[in-house]
Amino acid sequence: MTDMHRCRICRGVVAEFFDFGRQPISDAFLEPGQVENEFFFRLAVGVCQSCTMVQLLEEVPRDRMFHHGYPYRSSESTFMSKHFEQVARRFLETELTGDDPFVVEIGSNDGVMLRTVSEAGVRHLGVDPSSGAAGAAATAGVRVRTDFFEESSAIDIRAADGPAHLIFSANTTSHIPYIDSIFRGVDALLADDGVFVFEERYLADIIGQTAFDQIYDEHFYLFSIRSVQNMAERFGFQLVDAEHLPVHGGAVRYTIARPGRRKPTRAIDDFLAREEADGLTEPAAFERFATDVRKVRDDLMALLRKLRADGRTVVGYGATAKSATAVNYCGITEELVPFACDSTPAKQGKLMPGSHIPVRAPSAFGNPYPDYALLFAWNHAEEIMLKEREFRDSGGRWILYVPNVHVV
Ligand code: DWN
Ligand code: SAH
Ligand code: ZN
Repeated sequence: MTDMHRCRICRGVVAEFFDFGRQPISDAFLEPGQVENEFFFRLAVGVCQSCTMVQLLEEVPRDRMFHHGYPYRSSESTFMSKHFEQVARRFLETELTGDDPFVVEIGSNDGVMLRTVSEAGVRHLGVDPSSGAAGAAATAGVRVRTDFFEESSAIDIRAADGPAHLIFSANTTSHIPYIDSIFRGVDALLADDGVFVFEERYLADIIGQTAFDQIYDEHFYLFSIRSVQNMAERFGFQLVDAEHLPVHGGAVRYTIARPGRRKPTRAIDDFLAREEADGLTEPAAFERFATDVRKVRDDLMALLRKLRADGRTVVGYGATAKSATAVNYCGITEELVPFACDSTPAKQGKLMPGSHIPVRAPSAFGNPYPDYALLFAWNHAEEIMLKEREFRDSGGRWILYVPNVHVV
């Protein structure tokens, strides 16, 4: 370990447990010819010895990650679109039934959740600094503020629109190192009996499935029930519910309220008991994780090198943010994987960060089919394998590397 790192939340000592080395910005797809001044940082992860929050040791400045060119669009996945439509419908029947309810979403992206709220005629505001994504939301009829949510923007919103009965966020709170400011903002904006609900990838699933590629610049925190409970209490709130979700390889929906406003559910105790029994944030769990990650890397590289030696072709599928860590940590090059396909227009024709593997439209996949496809978007396996069933019907095979390297 190098210098002593302090927890971004409680200033406790953070014990490093894995160092992925020099890594690029995961969603910074490059124009060919623009590879000169690529930005890199040290991607290392540790656990706070006081509050148990798992976090990165180095922080990438937020406007290097989230800006007009941020390419991710939530609606590229039909499965995720349906998921967020269901989330919206559920809120319309639960938290948003009073007179003139108001909901704010932090990280609304292309409006994947709020468009259903907007169609229902319910007062809402999406907040997202990535103006390309925010523009797509506006086109879908969503009211958006192109901005970072933090204490100051929350105070503005409260002054203009009044209190929010629900503040929702998905796959965004974990992206915000300055989370103290988020909680102060929630405090300023949330109605007295309102709730702050957020969905985030679950540490237990990441560790349990050796999903090491969920660790990258944007994912500053990896939440567990224990660490979120500690965080909520530290900032004057209470964790009142937790629900496991089958999205992005395993996530949890956390519900936070002002203390004493909602009765905590049994689910929290059940989760806490399981985390305790499994020793989720004990050193042994992280040592096992580190060993497993190295094995996945070695097995994947051995497979890709063997396929190449045998004259087999391999193409990447889904130029995910996650794949930046998978590709650059393992050392996958254009020689082993000559290109990756992705349905996102803003990624096509660009180069993947770090490795500079080209990204092409999905139409390049079957033209002709490769022998193998390396599934970087493994969390969307069902959706993609169904869409691309002809590939397997014609003899192609998928390579997956979560929870271990296997071919299907
Ligand atoms: O947390 C985050 C999540 C929500 O999204 C962000 N930090 C960034 C991003 O992470 P990711 O890029 O790892 O997310 P996905 O959802 O795994 O990305 C899937 C990629 O695969 C997209 O680029 C779209 C593409 N795709 C495709 O080409 N064909 C996806 C589907 C479903 C398809 O059929
Ligand atoms: N909620 C969507 C998008 C997740 S991607 C989903 O679950 O699919 C993360 C999003 O968070 C990006 O659109 C990014 O621009 C946004 N973001 C990052 N920091 C933010 C902040 N401080 N306030 C609001 N949005 C933020
Ligand atoms: Zn801490």
